[in-house]
Amino acid sequence: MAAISAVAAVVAVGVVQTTATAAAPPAVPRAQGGGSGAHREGAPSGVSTLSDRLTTPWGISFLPGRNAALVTERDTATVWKVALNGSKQKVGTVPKAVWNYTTQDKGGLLGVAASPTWNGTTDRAVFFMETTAGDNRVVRMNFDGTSLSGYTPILTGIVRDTQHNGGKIAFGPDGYLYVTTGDAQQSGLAQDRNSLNGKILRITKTGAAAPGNPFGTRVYSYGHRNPQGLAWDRNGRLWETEIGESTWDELNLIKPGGNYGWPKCEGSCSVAGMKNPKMVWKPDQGGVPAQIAVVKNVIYATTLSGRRLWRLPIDATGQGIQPATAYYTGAYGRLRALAKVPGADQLWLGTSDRGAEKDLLLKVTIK
Ligand SMILES: [Ca+2]
Repeated sequence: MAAISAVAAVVAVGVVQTTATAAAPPAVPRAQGGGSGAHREGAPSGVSTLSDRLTTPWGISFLPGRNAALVTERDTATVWKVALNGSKQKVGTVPKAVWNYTTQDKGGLLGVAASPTWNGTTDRAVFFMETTAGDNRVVRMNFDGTSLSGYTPILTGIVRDTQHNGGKIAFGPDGYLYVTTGDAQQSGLAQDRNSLNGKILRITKTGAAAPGNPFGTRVYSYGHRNPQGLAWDRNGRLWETEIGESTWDELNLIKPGGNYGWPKCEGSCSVAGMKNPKMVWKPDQGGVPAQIAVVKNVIYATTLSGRRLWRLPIDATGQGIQPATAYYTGAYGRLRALAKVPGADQLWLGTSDRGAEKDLLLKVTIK
């Protein structure tokens, strides 16, 4: 648990383009009081190594009522239980997950989400998204607090590929499971509302379409390329990060039934019926966002090739983003897994792709 210098690097914000600074932007009101208030709330004040000897941690899900989280490893299909003090124990593996280094396959064991009412006894349900040899799928397993059992697929047949597998899963404030799926390098699937790919899905614990979905199917929003991050703000709004093709990566505010443009639009465009992102990144200028988490109504976003953590304050309208600030640029390599610690103004943050047993879980304190 070696302490590491608090803020390794803060870079200029000019590399991030927000809708407030884009050409011909929509008017984005400043925060009342000259902007000196809410947007300064919440900033990283310290970072330390919580746990080490991990291999590409992909997902983090805290267990209700326990001072611990489940952490998935993409390449090994291993699931760890990690306590708040960083001690970890292997609780099992998820069957059928495939990750092939020789083909640079980006699938494998991806997201994890514990049932919001998980207690280890009457409710033992934990959920995973994985890439198998034949598909991407969401599965349920039982977790009694010590070990995993009872592998049960609940949603299969999501097209898989060597790239663009999506993989984030999270329970919303409404108790339903949200699932991001990539376009599997078949961009037309993203605009096909009958396809499970290129979507945010909203499903029940049995994999069925959740009640109230906009099209009466599992689809919640569409027109996504490779969505990686989901988080809700304190007003219950859903935000999403998405990796674009070559020009723009995106932060989107998700509305049910929304069409987020891909493949017609990458970044912002003017196509009737398609929603523009609230912020975009150039992939080679701090972009390629992975996961997001919200602390004090500030969105934090990890980046892969960007190798930094972005602080993205939600503005006073609740619909836009104030100027962004980067932390830890280059200090830890690629950053992927991210979760807020329940009941604390802290983040857990995972490094990625450093090699077998070389990745870290970091703890970031937000002041
Ligand atoms: Ca888009």
